[in-house]
Amino acid sequence: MVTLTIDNKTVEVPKGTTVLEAAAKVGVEIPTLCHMKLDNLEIENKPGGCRVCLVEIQGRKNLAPSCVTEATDGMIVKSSSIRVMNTRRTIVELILSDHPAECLTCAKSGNCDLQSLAIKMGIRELHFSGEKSVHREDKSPAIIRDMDKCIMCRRCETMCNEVQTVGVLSAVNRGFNSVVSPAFEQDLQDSACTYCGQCVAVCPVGALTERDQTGAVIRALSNPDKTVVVQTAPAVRAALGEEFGQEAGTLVTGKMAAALRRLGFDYVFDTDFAADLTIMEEGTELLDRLTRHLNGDSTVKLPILTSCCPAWVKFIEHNFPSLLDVPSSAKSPQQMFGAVAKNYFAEKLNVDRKKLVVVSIMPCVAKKYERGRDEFAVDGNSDVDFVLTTRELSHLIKLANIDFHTLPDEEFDQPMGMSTGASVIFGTTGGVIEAAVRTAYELYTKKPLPKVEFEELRGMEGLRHATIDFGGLPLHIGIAHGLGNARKLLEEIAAGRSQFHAIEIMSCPGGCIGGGGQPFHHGKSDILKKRQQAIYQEDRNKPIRKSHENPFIYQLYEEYLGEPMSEKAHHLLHTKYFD
Ligand code: HC0
Ligand code: SF4
Repeated sequence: MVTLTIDNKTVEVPKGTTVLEAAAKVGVEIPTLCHMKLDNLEIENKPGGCRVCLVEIQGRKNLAPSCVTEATDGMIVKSSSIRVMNTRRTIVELILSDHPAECLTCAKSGNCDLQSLAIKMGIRELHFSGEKSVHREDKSPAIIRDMDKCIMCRRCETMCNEVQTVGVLSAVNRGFNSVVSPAFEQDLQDSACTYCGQCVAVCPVGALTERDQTGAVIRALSNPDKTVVVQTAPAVRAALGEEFGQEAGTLVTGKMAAALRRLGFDYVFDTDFAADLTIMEEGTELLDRLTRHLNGDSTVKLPILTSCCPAWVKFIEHNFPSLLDVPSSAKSPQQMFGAVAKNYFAEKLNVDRKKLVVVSIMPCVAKKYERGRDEFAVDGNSDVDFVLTTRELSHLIKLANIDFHTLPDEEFDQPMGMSTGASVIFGTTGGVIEAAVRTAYELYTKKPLPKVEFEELRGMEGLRHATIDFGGLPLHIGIAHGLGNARKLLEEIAAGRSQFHAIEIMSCPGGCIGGGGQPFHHGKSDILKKRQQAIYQEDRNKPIRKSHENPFIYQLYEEYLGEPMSEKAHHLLHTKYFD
């Protein structure tokens, strides 16, 4: 241990602790732009680049960046001297002098660390002017890279390279030309980017943002020729309230449905219904592969991998093309919803599919890309037309001047708003496979589950495994969230060493509750845990908690699809992967 003094406060910390961390321990918050510590992932970004965290250390001539300076015994630190204050202010002014002054219209306005710092420091004028960096804007289907706003903090690089192991982003060039970019400065859409959006989630400024589609949705809502249907993903209800100042983990399902109705959507439906449908298809596929395997069919691919996360699908397509017959062929719930809406529901309404607009509200940035994949369109008309993130929905509600807090709790419309507790847990890591197990167990053993909740599949560890007793058959299950963790399981499969029968993979740490389109949570694990608890609470609140007991799912198979994995179900609800 070492003992030091920071702003006259004595603190004892383990050897190796930085001055920045030691200061936080005694309540001294030293400002910084580049430093990022995500306690949910135990990673730290500390390039020491922004220099905003400079402090004065007695006996040293130069100011020291506290994020990369180790605390030593007897050190006397000042974080708020006049010298520190003037230098820090100059540094922030220099950063601002090479930053577009677009705060009023920037997508990150109100959530920007640089803006907050400038406000906190009372910066009213800039004393520097001159050369500015100029970069071409990169618009992918899901993410916009506006590198004129990049402050080279390198947080996105750490996220993309160390957590997700996608390795798309790195710093290139020098001086005013330096920028964080895919290789050869290609566009994101020409790279192996998965659109997981985790770089967007950690960007402190407006350099990386989701591609906003609120304008297109407003145009659809104001077009009298269109019938506009909305679906809401499981994880949105557990986080949307945060955008309106509510505690993390506040469930706002009813208010969300009410707000969407006020916004003018003709039908307010739930992606959860399609998650139940996914379980019917994916669960049947799991049992089919399992039975064939047990009967000695050596061609069958096990483990089966869940396939509902589009960033994860893109990851396997780019990185493990030899494994493309391993994931379930079931479409994601978002796309199953779109297919049912544009076929079954459009027929019911007697509306041409081109006049039916399907909007998704997702916690995810990659869903914007998924909706545009060619295989999810008929004659150029996509099954899902627009995707808004949780954050974009909150902007739309605020734009419409809807007082979210005083909204009544309303129900989803029927029939595509009918769902079970199994479907809502899709929103957290472990939930998709738990929902699948609830159904597959009963279909396989033909006995009711002794208990609905599978504690052994829950938690926040990045890699988990459990064995579930399927009436004498031990079913080995793996779970990974975060693409770096997924890579480890995929490497085992590729090497023929995987012992699992089924694996759930979600790209975002925490699963969809930690999606790139959710309210910014700054890697705080307590926020993710509260969202996760809210999801499990919603499951407990539901009268029906197994997908195969959803009455509308029964009706849909009886009336329209036949049975799970039927020809029609295959045509509408299954897909292919491409390398
Ligand atoms: Fe998810 Fe989904 S659970 S990916 O995490 O499967 O985005 O919330 O909507 O599609 O249902 C996200 C969340 C979904 C889909 C569902 C799945
Ligand atoms: Fe990397 Fe994900 Fe960002 Fe793409 S979206 S650059 S994969 S972190």
